[in-house]
Order: sequence, then C-alpha cells, then structure tokens
Amino acid sequence: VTGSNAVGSGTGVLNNAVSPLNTTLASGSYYLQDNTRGNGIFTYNANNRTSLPGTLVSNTTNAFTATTNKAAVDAHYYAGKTYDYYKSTFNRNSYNGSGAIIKSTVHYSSNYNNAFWNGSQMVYGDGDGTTFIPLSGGLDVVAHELTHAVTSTESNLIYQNESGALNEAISDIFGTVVEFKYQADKADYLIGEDIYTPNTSGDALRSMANPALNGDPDYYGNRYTGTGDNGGVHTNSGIINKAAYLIAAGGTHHSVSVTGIGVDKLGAIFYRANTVYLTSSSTFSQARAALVQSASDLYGSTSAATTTVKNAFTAVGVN
Ligand code: ASN
Ligand code: ZN
Ligand code: CA
Ligand code: CA
Repeated sequence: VTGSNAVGSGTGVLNNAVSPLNTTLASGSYYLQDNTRGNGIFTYNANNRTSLPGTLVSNTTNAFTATTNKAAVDAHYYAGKTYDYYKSTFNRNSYNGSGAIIKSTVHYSSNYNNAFWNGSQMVYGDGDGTTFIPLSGGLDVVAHELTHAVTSTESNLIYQNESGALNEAISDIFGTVVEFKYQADKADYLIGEDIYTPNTSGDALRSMANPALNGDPDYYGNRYTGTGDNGGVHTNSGIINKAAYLIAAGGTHHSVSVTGIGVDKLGAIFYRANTVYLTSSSTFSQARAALVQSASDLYGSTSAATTTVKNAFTAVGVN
C-alpha cells in the first residue's frame, strides 16, 4: 500500500511480545508492510486457502495482538531479523543482494504441517496443532526458508541428492546462526524446536549436534541412497549439519577431535562458500574443498579455522 511508515507492536505465536514492528499506515489502517529494509517486507494472510500471496495483513490499530495475527506478526518480525543478519554481517541487501521485496504468507491451507520458499516468497502453514503450531513462530524456521532464497540466488544448489542436502544444510546452518544472533538466551543446534510438537518438550524437527535423534545420518558412509525426499535432502543434510556443528561447537566424532570456532565464523565460512565457490551441482566432497578454501581466504591457510573445517569434514567421513 501507499502510506506512511509506522512502528507498532504485536503478539507472536508463543505469546511473545514483538516490538518494534515496522508497519505502514494507509487510509486509517495499519499494514504489515516494512518499508525500512530493502525494497520492503510484506506479510500476507492466505485465510486457510492456497492462493498466493493472499491479502496484506492489516489491523485497525498499530498493536497487532489478535490471535489471528500471531503467525503474521512473527513471520514479519523474523523476516526482518533475518534481513538484518545478512545486511549487518555481510552487507547483503535482501536475498538477491539488491533489495528484493520479501513476501511471506501465513495461514496457508488448513492444518498445514510445513513451511517453504516457493521460488518467489515464503509460505507458512498453521500446523495441525499436534505435530506443529504455526511454523513462523520459529526464528530458525524463518531464517531457514529465507536462506533458500539466498542459495537460489547464489550457488543455486540443485534440490536433489548431495547438492540438495547441501542446500538444506545451508538453510539449517543459517537458521541456527540467526537464532544465536537474535535469540542468544535460548539458542540451540536444533531446528524447529519452538513450533514442533507442542505437547512434547525438548524435541525438534532436526538436530545438528545429533542428527540420529531424528533418524538422520551423521557420517557419509551411512548416507541415504534412496529416491525419497528428492534423494534424502532433509536426511543427508544431517552429515553436513554435523560437520557444521563440530565447526562451531567442537567435539570428537568417529575418533576425530575438532576444535570449535563459534557460530560467527561458521556463518562467515559457509556464506563465502555459498556465494563464491559452490555451484549448482556441488557434491559433499566439493563442498569440503569449497569450505576449506573459504576458511583459508578469510582466516589463512594455516589458521585454526581452516584446520577445524578440514577436521570436521574428516570426522563425518567426507574427504
Ligand atoms: N520446510 C521444507 C524446507 O524448507 C519444505 C521443503 O521440503 N522444501 O526444506
Ligand atoms: Zn529447507
Ligand atoms: Ca533452533
Ligand atoms: Ca515439541
């Protein structure tokens, strides 16, 4: 809409207070339209249907506290935080580097247990209330989805087999790095813990520290070689996620000891690889080389960081 910038507040999925909420005032209504980041962040409501993007979310006041707006408030705020991460850390202006409008749609379909980047925008289901609550309530989920758009612009990793698992892992990695930056008090190496199984505590969609908690491999020799899930993109991501966990946090795996270098360097190394070295068809072995080169560029070929990347990939059986 055409209007004036405003700053409101809201309530999110977990009844979290959200502020500041960047909105637009037009014709006496407030819209979830943030004109302060790139060419804008726009958040829509699909009203439980599947037509996209739906209707731009509006409210009569600038306090978005109604139950129906909780999913939209988090989708809007967390898209802004993810934008801020890429801008403040890498001077990247939106997912395409040129300010592309970031659109999100909530209340997609009915009882929909997923979220996705559809090639043009983010889309969030409400979940069925048992397996999931509205998925935009997880900052790691939002950053995961928006990172698919970054990857699409950059390496464009093909969404199947090893390149697809790399694509998935990169989204999990930045989901986690963004969570550590903006929710440091509760950050973890789990994915989707805030919106998964509301009646069970401590679980998650995936674990980077221990992929086996969700049946996912953490070693190349144990990779999935079937055709389901585009060749196991959400399964074999566990191998790269485990390497990323070891890079950030350290540990010993398959008798290889890795010294952790923290999540900030983890993000910097993977960002450089995704934007400079990885290609659409990169394999795990090629990703190792890309990440070692990235660490070497950033920190030096004999640095602790470069040694850590090498050891982490050796630990998960990728040479
Ligand atoms: N939530 C999933 C993802 O972002 C959706 C999908 O399978 N593409 O990976
Ligand atoms: Zn994904
Ligand atoms: Ca998490
Ligand atoms: Ca749970």
